[in-house]
Amino acid sequence: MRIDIVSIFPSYFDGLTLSLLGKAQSSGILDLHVHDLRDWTFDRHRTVDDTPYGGGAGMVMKPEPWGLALDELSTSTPESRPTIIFPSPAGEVFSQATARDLATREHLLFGCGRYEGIDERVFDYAASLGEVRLISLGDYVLNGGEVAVMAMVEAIGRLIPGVVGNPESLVEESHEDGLLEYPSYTKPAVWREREVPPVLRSGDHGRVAAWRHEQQLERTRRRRPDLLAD
Ligand code: 6GU
Repeated sequence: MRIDIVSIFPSYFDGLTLSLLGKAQSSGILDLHVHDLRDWTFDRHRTVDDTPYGGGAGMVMKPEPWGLALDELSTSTPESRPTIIFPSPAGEVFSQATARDLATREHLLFGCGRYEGIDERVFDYAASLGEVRLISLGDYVLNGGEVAVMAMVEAIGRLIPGVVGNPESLVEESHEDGLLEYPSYTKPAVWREREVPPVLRSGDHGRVAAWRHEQQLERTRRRRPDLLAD
């Protein structure tokens, strides 16, 4: 998979060279490119924003640098059109299902907005180059799309075959089966007067599986009843 990220703060993404996604890049499974939007500006101050038509607080990202960035990066995979993702608190809410869908794509292009947002015409133009998705992390406001894209790239990247060493570890996690995951314990069996549930030390795999499933249901009922309603 190829991933392009466009941002005015490219160093936010330095962390993506670490750990599993770093390894996926060295092994060639993931082809990640981070770009500075200002590389598509030509004035002395490398301007990416301007005042809003109609007035109001804050600045709006100018369309011209975005147009040039999208033109250049959308043709980096000549055999397929990119899926173009704009992180936005006004978008559809990101979920494990979204991550699974996006993990099947050949080319993802993320455009990180700042200030009050990007000139609306950019989204319409982007739709002429690929499928456009506006995606939110949840119902709260961040200063820009960078942190949201970090989260999305990590959630998507770990679903690409070969990125997570043991694929079995993917299926038993929270949200994969619509439930929260069961609690985990390791040695010692007693720690600060707290005991590991004896069933986990019984060696009875059937009883362990039944207990874990009951724990999943119980936790989900208590912490996330909305998931059971679905
Ligand atoms: Cl994707 N962007 C911004 N700026 N704020 C958010 C968000 C995204 N998701 C939740 N809050």
